[in-house]
Amino acid sequence: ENPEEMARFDARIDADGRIEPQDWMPEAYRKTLVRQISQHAHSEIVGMLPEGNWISRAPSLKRKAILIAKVQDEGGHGLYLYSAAETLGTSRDQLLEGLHSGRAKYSSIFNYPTLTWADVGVIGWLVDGAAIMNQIPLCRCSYGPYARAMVRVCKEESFHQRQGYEALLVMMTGTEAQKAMVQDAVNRWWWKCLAMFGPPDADSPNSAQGMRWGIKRISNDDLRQKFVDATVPQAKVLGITLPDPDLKWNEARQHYDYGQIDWAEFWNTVEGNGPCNKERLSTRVKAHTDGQWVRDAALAYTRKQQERAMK
Ligand code: FAQ
Repeated sequence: ENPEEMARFDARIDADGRIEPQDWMPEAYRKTLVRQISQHAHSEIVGMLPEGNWISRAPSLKRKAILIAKVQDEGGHGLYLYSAAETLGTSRDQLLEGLHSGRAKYSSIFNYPTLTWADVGVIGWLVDGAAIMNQIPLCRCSYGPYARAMVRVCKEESFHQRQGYEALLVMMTGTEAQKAMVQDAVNRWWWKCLAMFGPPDADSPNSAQGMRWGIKRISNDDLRQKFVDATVPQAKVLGITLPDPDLKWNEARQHYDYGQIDWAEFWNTVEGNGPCNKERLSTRVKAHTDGQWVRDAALAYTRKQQERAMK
């Protein structure tokens, strides 16, 4: 690596400038961005599945239309992010091969089942809520295409979060059974959402370099704390209890204290052994295989157009 180019790159990062695709960058910077953007893109694509399962069972036409729009947005986010990764020289085919072979990671959160309609609301409220908390700082990430993609993604995530919260508010004005359904879904998702932010800072191998490069702006633990602090008052308005006996306001810290996350369970899921990992991956692979004819047809059409243009 050329020391002069390296110095220029470091100076740009230190000045909080943006790195663009045509700029020189260290291979390790490129690699870490492809790693993170690929994981992020795959999360959006696999993230369509748990809620997608409820499109045919949504309780009203209105809820169905909202859910279809939301799931479609997630697909759009995935495509945006694959495009951002392509600007770093990794093709869509390479990225998909990583996902389909089980080598590439995606967020742990999408390996848990959506058992009732309340899960759809809770995913919007808590999973999208956590996603926004993590993604807002990424709008200021040092890599231009990733940062710019995040602006629109965050706006859409914010709609997703609100629709989930609103669906839950409505359920909480319903019958005892409906309220119990919401509480049960919150009980099952709460701890998994806290783990979404990644391992504690002390056990996060990529954090120091990611922060140095301006890819990560706020640490895993700090984002997790911000999420807890923002969510507790929302839970009160909703009238549900967050399933953590240690959750309490700490006057000295000016933050909520919270209990221990089960990291062994988290890693087990990240490593492929969560309740739905196999189902999610096989559904994705099947969708891709079933779509082969569409890609073939699109390519054949393009070839035909090119041949005509040459005549
Ligand atoms: N799941 O050293 P760190 C959404 C891995 S939101 C699985 O702390 P880093 C929207 C990590 O990759 C979800 N693996 O890593 C939606 C690393 O492994 P590696 C997607 C996890 O990168 C809502 C190892 O642990 N959002 O999709 C997780 O500095 C509703 C060590 O960790 C993003 O991807 C996890 N939760 O920080 C869609 C945001 N956490 O690569 C549908 C962008 C950590 O060394 C419905 N990503 N790992 O083998 C990031 O901000 C970062 O990558 C972190 C992890 C914060 C996730």
